[in-house]
Amino acid sequence: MGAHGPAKGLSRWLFTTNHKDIGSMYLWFSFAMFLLGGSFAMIIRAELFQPGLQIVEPEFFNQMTTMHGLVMVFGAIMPAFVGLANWMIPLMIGAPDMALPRMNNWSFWILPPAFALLASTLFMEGGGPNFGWTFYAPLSTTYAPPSVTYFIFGVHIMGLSSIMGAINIIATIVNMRAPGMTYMKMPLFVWTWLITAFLLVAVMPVLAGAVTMMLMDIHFGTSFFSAAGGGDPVLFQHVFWFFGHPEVYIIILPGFGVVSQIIPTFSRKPLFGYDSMVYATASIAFLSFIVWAHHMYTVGMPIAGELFFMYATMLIAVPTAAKVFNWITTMFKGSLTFETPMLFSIAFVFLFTVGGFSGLMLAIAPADFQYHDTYFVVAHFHYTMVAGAIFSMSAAVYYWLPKWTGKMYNETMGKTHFWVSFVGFNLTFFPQHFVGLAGMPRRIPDYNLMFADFNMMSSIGAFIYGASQLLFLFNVVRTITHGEKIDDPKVWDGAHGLEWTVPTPAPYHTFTTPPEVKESEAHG
Ligand code: CU1
Repeated sequence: MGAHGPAKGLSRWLFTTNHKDIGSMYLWFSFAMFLLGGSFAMIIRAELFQPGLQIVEPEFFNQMTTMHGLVMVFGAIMPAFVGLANWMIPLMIGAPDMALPRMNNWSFWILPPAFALLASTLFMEGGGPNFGWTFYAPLSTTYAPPSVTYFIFGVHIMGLSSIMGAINIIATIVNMRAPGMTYMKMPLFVWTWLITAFLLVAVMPVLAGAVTMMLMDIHFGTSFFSAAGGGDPVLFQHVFWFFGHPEVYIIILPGFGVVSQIIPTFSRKPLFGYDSMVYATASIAFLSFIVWAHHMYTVGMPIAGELFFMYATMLIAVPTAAKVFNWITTMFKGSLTFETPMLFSIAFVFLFTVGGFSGLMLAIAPADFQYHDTYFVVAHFHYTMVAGAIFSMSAAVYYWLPKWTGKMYNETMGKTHFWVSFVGFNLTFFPQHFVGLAGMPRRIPDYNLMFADFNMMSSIGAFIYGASQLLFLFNVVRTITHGEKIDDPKVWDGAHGLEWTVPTPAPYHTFTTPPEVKESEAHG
């Protein structure tokens, strides 16, 4: 460093303040966590391949469902989108880097120790967290293994990382836009991330509060969540879901932004309804704060509470439907082509809508008494988390990988990855609707014989989906090492010989390049 020139080797990555380096590290880290959380899912599906104990003990099975959720939500999906934000937001708004580059380094580098700590709990006495990713008290306070304290510390660190990342994104977007880049000219990926960052700043401290209260109950004699000491176990659920529901939008909104970038490119039309997309995203974010108790219909709330949370939840369908309408209308009469990023984006729109519909079913309070804690819930949220967040993330990697590396990925392999994962995903999760409606509870290592066929399908689907991700990894690595060089690496569409043309006169909301920004760095 310094007088000796740029840092090399490990120190380059340890001390980097470069948004692209940090973005790459986030992406690789999140992919590693995706494989780790995925291997937990493989253990779960192997155990559930047929009824009767076969692979793991019930106690370990509980640790697997817990760790799968925690690692996927906090280790895979969230850092993946922060990685995308690091790479793309400065490029899209014409900023030289993130606003707070040293904090950016710190946001990333506290994550690997947090997850190393979390993963190491599996080897501790009594095993790792076994209370589900929602860690409801008093199960997580009174009956938890000793490793719960390390789990709490891990959650604190990853929360800190998310808050610092969010502050950085807000500071960057608010302060560092190139002249001429007004808010309503920002690419939608930037908009969705700005709104996501506000959600993060608002609710990550709530999560930190929940785990801190747990810590106090476990070690310092308080009874926040213990009825015996005057506390209330239901309080935990209120606090957790006040964080947890906005959290699901933290996970999905950047995905909305990604498909809003990709669909116009491969439809060769500007995005339909840009303004309404921004307002819909903001409405969804606002509503996400007032629907949390739809996770708690069965705790015995007053009927007025049940109805409020039911209607508020259903209201979210309105802005969400507006977004789906806009994506479809963007494609309508466009000259569509179906490269890998577009395939993942179209599948996103279709499958996320399936998850939206099952969400509406779950929102109906009296019906939810039947669905609660069944596999129907598992099917529902995997349609939003996997087909929503993971599919849009895959789309984003294929879409921007040529820009990041200057090299083209293998399209045939990309399309194969798409179709295999599309079939594998649906085979895994669609049958779970049926077993859930028939009454199969979630988070159990065994089940009634009547659920056997659908579970076997589900497990086969999961193995197919898991294997398809190795093809994804291979394609990305092969692109970096052996990919075909692109003439103009900064313009993705050039890689396909496609021209992204803005119709003249350009509507004011298409990305007009401000004079200070090089043409090659605009448009994301
Ligand atoms: Cu929710």
